[in-house]
Amino acid sequence: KPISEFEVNHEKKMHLIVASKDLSKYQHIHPTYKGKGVFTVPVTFTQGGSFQLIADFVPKGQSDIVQMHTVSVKGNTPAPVSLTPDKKLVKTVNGNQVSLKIDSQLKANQETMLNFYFEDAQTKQPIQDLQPYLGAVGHVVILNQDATKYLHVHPMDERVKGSNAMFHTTFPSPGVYKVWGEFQRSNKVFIVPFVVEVSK
Ligand SMILES: [Cu+2]
Repeated sequence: KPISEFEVNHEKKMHLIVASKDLSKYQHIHPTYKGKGVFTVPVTFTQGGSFQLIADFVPKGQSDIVQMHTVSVKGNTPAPVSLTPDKKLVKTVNGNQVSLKIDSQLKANQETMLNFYFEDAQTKQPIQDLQPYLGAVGHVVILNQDATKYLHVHPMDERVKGSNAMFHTTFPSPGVYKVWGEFQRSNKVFIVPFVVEVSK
C-alpha cells in the first residue's frame, strides 16, 4: 500500500542526493510529490558510471527514513577521482572563503563540532549576510568513501547569518569522508566540499 502523506522537512517533502560513487559529482535536489507515494524529478547525469541515489523523507507520523539505490549510468565514464583528505580546510566558492574548523581530532563514534567560518575572499571581512536556505543557515551532507553511509546535519542555531555556522555530528566509523556545506548568499546557493579523515 503506497504511503500517501509525507511531512515537510526543511521546506521539502523529499531531499534527494545524487552522488557519483567516487563522490566527485554531487547534486542535492528536491523531487515533486505526485501523490500515491510517487515522487519525480528530472536529473542530468554529467558522466557515466555508478551513482548513489539517497532519498531522505519523513512519512507522516513517522521518523526520518533514508533509502539508497545504486544506479548505473551509460556513457563516457572517467577514471574515478581518488578521495584525498584536504591538507588545509579552506575553500573559496563564488568569492566566499569558507574555513572548516574542527575543535579536536576527528574520531569515530565521538561527537564532533564542525565549525564553518565565512569571510569575503577579497576583503577578508567576516561574512554576516548569509541567507536562510531551506529554513536554516546551512545544511551539511556527509558521505563516507563508498557512499554507503550518509549523514545530514543541521546547524546548532539555524537563524545565524554568519560569520560562523556550527554543526554537531558523529562519524559512525573510521575512514575518509566527504563533507558538503550548502549555504546561500546574495540569492545564490553555494556548495563547499571538504574531504576529511576520521580516525579510530
Ligand atoms: Cu534538500
